[in-house]
Amino acid sequence: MRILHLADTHIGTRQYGLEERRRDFSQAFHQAIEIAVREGVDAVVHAGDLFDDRYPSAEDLHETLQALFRLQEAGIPFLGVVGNHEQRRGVQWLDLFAHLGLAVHLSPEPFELQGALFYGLDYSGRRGVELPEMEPGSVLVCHQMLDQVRSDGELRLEDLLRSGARFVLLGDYHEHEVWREGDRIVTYPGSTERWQLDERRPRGVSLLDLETGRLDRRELRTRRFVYIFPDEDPLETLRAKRNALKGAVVCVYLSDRNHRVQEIEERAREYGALAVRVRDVRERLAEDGSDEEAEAPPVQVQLEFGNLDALLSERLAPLELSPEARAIDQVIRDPQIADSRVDAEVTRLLDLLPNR
Ligand SMILES: [Mn+2]
Repeated sequence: MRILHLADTHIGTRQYGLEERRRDFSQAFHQAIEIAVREGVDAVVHAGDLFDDRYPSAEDLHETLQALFRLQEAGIPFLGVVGNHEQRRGVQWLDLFAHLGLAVHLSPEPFELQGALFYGLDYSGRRGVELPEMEPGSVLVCHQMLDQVRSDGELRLEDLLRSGARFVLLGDYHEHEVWREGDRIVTYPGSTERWQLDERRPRGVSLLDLETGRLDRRELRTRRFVYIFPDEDPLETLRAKRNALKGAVVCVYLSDRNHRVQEIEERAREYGALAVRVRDVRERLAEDGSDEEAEAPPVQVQLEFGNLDALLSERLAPLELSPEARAIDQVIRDPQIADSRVDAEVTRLLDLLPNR
């Protein structure tokens, strides 16, 4: 039995405010589905964050349904769990697809397919994860951060390796990772499109043989991202790479005070770049010499068309909202607060406000 494992497709991400980027995310999902059909896998397993948020547009839904119908025609079941981005308080999109016969929403109750047992856990927030009792040799699918990729991750690799699951198919972390112990495998497939600039490695999906434990990767053809690092002269490098810039997202890590952001952006656009992102890494470099992304608002702000939160805050400011309304807005848009925690968190914040 072979399955295709993917996660974090984030359909509906209108990155940098661009329709082209919205289509890119949808197309990456379609590519993954075509790979599943071509490879003749026995199931597609999606480990959450199918959608980028709880409110996919009609286009996003339409394109997603087309892919799911394509799988159905090919006789390949689509098994999934719900990620933090798309999680709703009531009915999940995945339930709707399940009702249409296009998907299976995995749960702590085992789902059997060709003799293999699949268990699933939706994203459970920061309150920790309760692993189900699982038959030995089964498959567990969940959307959660592992302690191996983030120190405050909610899932411990050790617990997973001691559970009944032989395969743990994860989503949430956007890079491909594999941990093996004996015949046990714990793995993230990574995102299918670059959701953040630091997702530099090629995007892809995993093909997993449940008998042999063999894991193969299939790369996806995604939009080109051209990175210009702090040790490179941005304008010279742009010129040298100009033939590769048409339609590309250009990301410049800027460390040289002599370059003006606007000049770099204009030049990249002259060469046909779709979008230009400039990361100011001067302060970060001064601190520890690393080239990790750093936020430096004075330069950054000019180019942050894509920063909807910043735009929203700007528009909200003159509205003179009550402290209560601001508290609610703050909680609802905080990506660190799981949907299931919103009620409690709003109550907590309201209790802290004076005059109540
Ligand atoms: Mn994600």
